[in-house]
Amino acid sequence: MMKQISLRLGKCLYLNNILRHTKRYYNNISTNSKSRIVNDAKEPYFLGVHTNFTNELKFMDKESYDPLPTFRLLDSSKHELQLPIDLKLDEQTLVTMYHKMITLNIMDKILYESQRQGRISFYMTNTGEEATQIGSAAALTLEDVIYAQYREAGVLLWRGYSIQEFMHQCYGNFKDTSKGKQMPVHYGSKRLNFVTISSPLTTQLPQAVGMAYALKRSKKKTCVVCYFGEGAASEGDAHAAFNFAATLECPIVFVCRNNGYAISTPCSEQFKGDGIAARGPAYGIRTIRVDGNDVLAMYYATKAAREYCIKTGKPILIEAMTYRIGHHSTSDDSSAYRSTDEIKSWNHCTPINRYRDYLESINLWCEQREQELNESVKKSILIAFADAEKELKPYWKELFTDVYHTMPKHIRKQMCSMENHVAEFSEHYPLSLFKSTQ
Ligand SMILES: Cc1ncc(C[n+]2csc(CCOP(=O)(O)OP(=O)(O)O)c2C)c(N)n1
Ligand SMILES: [Mg+2]
Repeated sequence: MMKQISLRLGKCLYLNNILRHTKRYYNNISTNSKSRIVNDAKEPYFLGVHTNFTNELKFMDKESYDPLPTFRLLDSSKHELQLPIDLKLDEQTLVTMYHKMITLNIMDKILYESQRQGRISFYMTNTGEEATQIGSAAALTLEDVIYAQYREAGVLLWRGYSIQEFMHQCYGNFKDTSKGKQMPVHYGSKRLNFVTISSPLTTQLPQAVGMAYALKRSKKKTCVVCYFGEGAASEGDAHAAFNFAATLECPIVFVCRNNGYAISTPCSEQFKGDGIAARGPAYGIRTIRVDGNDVLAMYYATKAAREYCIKTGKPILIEAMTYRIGHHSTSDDSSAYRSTDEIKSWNHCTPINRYRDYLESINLWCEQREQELNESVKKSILIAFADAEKELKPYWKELFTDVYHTMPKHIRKQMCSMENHVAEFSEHYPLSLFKSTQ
């Protein structure tokens, strides 16, 4: 069955072309020469680029090629299922995927509201992108190493990060594994091989490629999966990452979430070519564009991508086409730059609705189960939320620890100043809300 899917994916991929040209190049080099002298009888090929000659004076642009197609299994409007005949995902997994999409959606609503009530400082929702996250995460193993941006809470949820852990992190209390040092939604988990999120865009891409190269050298049968937004792809670091991944041949799956916006900048102002996917073949990276609102398409594309990376040690680029239904973050009001009609049009065919229709069509879901799930998830999130809110903040000295392995002199000096300051003015600080020891 995977073979069939690989064949389908193969249609959109261009590696064969590169291999064909490479073969032709080497066939043309004299076999007895160590200095790569090209066979006199034929014209030499340009190094690095394999091309044919033409007397047509023509500049190439976006219209010279068909846009890359979008791989989809679940049809959006008619709810017709266009699944490969031998598609086999066990019922338990199919339902768990839905369960996680709903959990992510409800958690987003609760945490978004809690920021509005001033209970946490910041939040970013994943609304509209549940399928991209859960579908891709379900195709991976815990040994794969994840580098994410910030809008991938569903990936972490799938890997086993508990609701309680999400809540502790967003509250930055002493049970938060980053001890309150990070803004909310900047999760990280060593246990789940999920590298802690960095706020500056695109830092994770070159780092992820470095990790993939290390995995390859260690001969581990795993890969790196690196998530980023289409806006982040405009940073120079994205170029560095793609080029290193291609030339060093690193086992990494790049998952670009193309959700239409980088805060208020729409895609139309972010790039002019055929999206992010068009860049892949240009770097020599196998690429596929996927309907990111179709959880099954995301699952199968990621599964095939992962297998290819591990087998060949080479990178893959997935452009997941989706839509950011929520505001960029709690610091944003998207009504300032997009119409409510636009949001509405995405709101009635959400990835969750589309997947639910599919599950109902194969008798795995019904209205009663929907209600029960919603109630139980909401209840468990509210309990975890209340627990996190009650916990103390970390001991203030944690500000200075765990940054360097050995605390440098200047940091120690600052810590001593703060200690004296807090002792002298303790009545001005709500110290009872903080842990009193490490
Ligand atoms: C280097 C850098 N520049 C700018 C920002 C401010 N910033 C934060 S998120 C964001 C938009 C990113 O958009 P995209 O990558 O498409 O991700 P999305 O928010 O759509 O998921 C910007 C410009 C930043 N964090 N880092
Ligand atoms: Mg975006």
